[in-house]
Amino acid sequence: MSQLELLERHAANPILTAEDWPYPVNAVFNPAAAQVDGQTVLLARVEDRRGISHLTVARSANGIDDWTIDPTPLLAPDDETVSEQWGFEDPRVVWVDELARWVITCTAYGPAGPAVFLATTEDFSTVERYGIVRHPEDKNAALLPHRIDGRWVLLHRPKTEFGGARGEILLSRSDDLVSWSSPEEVLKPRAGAWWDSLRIGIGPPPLLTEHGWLLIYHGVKDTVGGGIYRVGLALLDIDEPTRVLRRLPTWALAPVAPYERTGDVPNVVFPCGVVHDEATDLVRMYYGAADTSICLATARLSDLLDAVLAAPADD
Ligand code: BMA
Repeated sequence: MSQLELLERHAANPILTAEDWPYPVNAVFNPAAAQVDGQTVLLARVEDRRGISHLTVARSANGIDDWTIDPTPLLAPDDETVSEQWGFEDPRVVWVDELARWVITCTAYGPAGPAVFLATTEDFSTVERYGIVRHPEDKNAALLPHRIDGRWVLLHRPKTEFGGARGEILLSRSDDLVSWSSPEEVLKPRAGAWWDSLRIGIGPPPLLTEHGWLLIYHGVKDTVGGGIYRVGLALLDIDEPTRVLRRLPTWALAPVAPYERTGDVPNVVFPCGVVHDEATDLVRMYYGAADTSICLATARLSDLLDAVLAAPADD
């Protein structure tokens, strides 16, 4: 298996496009993913024909085709609220036993910049808005599914706090999901010519494994032709997720297919959702391709772990 194929594209890609939507939209991409009552639920970022994004649910029995797409958004910007007037983008969802709810973290975009917005849902039919939990500029956030040492842990990408200026992954802790500690460093962009040298951010919420939290992240390289968004893997310590145990040097997925190379933003693969089936060990990673369509790539979790466990620790 070549490194480029650590994650294997599904033959049906792109699995969802703007043409599939029950109402007129420009693009559908960067979906969160969840397995709910035997169905795969995607919470897609939908960019309308003004350029403003909202989040809409699509459901499928096999997670590949035959999608039922809701006719209205689950979460759309409220025109009266300045901090979300330019839309909701790039959701991540995680099931939280303690709250008996799915927690949605997404970007609320307004004139002050991107902020981390939190909402919860029991069934992906209605949402409860918590509101902004991390102020601009901050994005690419996911909550870990349980408290660590009594506190919630949010992975995110602030740009204004100490240490966040380079576009790195940090984490903050909270007793109540309202007030948060100052961010602590998790993973930084590599320097120079590396594929993840400009900035990085989490992809889907990290997957809990016996070896650690498997972190799928996106890395951007700046080139004269614009940024290239690729996908990498790292492994974080279960009890102290600021400790990076391993970091794969090579990327696990890069934009090479025509639908990843060409679109509204070329050369982008951007995962926000992952589902792991314990019975088959199959990981399904859902990602946005070229900010235009929704795609699926798969791997065995054991293969991803073998690859990342063979990698050096981060330096
Ligand atoms: C990032 C985010 C993503 C987007 C990517 C590529 O900054 O805004 O939503 O997919 O850029 O355009």
